[in-house]
Amino acid sequence: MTTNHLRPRSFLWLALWTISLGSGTLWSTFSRSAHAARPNILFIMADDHGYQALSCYGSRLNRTPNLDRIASEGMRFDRCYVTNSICGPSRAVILTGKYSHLNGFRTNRDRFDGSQQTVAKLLQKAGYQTAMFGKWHLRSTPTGFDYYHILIGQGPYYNPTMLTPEGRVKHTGYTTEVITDELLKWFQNDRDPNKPFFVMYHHKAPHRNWQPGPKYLHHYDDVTLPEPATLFDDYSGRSTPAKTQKMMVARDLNPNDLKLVPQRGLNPEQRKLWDAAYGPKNEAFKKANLSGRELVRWKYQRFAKDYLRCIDAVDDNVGRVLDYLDQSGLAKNTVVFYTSDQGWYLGEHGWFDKRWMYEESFRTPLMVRWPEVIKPGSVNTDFAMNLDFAETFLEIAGVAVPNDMQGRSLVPLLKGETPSDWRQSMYYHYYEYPGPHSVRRHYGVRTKRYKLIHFYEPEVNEWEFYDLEKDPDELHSVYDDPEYAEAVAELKRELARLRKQYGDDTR
Ligand SMILES: [Ca+2]
Repeated sequence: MTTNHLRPRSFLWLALWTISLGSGTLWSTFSRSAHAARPNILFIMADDHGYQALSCYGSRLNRTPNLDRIASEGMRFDRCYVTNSICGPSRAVILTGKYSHLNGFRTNRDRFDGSQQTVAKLLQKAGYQTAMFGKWHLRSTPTGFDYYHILIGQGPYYNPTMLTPEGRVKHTGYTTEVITDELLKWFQNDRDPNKPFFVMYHHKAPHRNWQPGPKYLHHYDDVTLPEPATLFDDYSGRSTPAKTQKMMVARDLNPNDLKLVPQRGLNPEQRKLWDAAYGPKNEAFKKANLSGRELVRWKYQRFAKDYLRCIDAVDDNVGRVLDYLDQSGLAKNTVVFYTSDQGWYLGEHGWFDKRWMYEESFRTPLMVRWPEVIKPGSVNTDFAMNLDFAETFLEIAGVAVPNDMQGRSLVPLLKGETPSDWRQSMYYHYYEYPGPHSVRRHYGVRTKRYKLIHFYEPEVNEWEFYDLEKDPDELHSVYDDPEYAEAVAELKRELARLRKQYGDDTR
């Protein structure tokens, strides 16, 4: 029976094979169309862009019409989280699909081991043209990319020297625009039309010290931004680490952050524009002689406005790229991701910066557009993580996910089909202490309702527990409240299970 069924098909293949041998074109035609069917992947990542500053997430502060397009034409993830909320480590997780203790990049002081398996290498091997633009921040030279044009270290906001496979290139201009120019140049001149592409397009903005571009220096001049409800948090409901950090708007923003001193790295023409923008504002500030809460409020306005001005440039430049995809016809077969390397405190809890497992920095924005696969305007509330990105790229490309990657492809979620065994809890681990902003080392677990955090440095051994339903701002740890004893015990078991699952026995 089986043989009979197969026979006609076998004959057909034999006939095709014979014809293709004869002409030499049939197979190559088939092969080309198979390549064309594989989607391109454009992964856009900003640095320190909190979801609070995206209008598709309901921002009270700014509008991001170009970034919103990705959400309205695709899917917005409302519960996307990172494994280790800081720049370099987040990038290493995304490239490897592995937690920091396995990919070896725990803190910004580490150096990425580029000889290890990465998603870029796997896609390159599978026939993708791979390229990386903008902030790399992993110290070692990129591997797995056919081309790169990257900032050196953090890179400046103005006139960056960038690194390419052919050596260093000195640019004049605003970095957000320079990175985009280089990406568009590559699209126009160097993209191989016979291969799908995997491109990482990473902005430096809106990282500290928030230097706006020439076009954006006067945005928000005429508005007073609403303050976060927790700007004057006194940390009374929490353990020692929240009280001993050094990331307070009130105390830890320096004169350079606040643009009260001349900025480095500007050329004379740029400096002139800056002096015109900040000179009168700084004169008014000096005259006002503010103190106490009024001074904190002024610092909040100054830093938050500069931060938003940097995001305005990111929004405009992502818009340029989306327009190019439309005009070139690439948009219909390109999956576009927008995310940040982590979230951000835009004055919440009186802070700037990130690092904590508290929501503002643990959570990160994620929007994905995939024409004809994602239902436009859809919203996902499952637990997604940056640990899942590599696996997602691979599934989109039709490449098998290696067993040693630790996340899970988001493709089913993008199709609107959440698997019944999708994760119900997430594991987090932050390591950079001692370090900038003095946030203690901690690990923890979050479920839909609760969060358990263990701060574990030798001189600190403290636990926090939050009921996120009753206390979404995480102002009152109820770790010692007998009413929660059972829930705490349950989360401790879950934490132990996850640490075992991910093979994290550090500390
Ligand atoms: Ca960052």
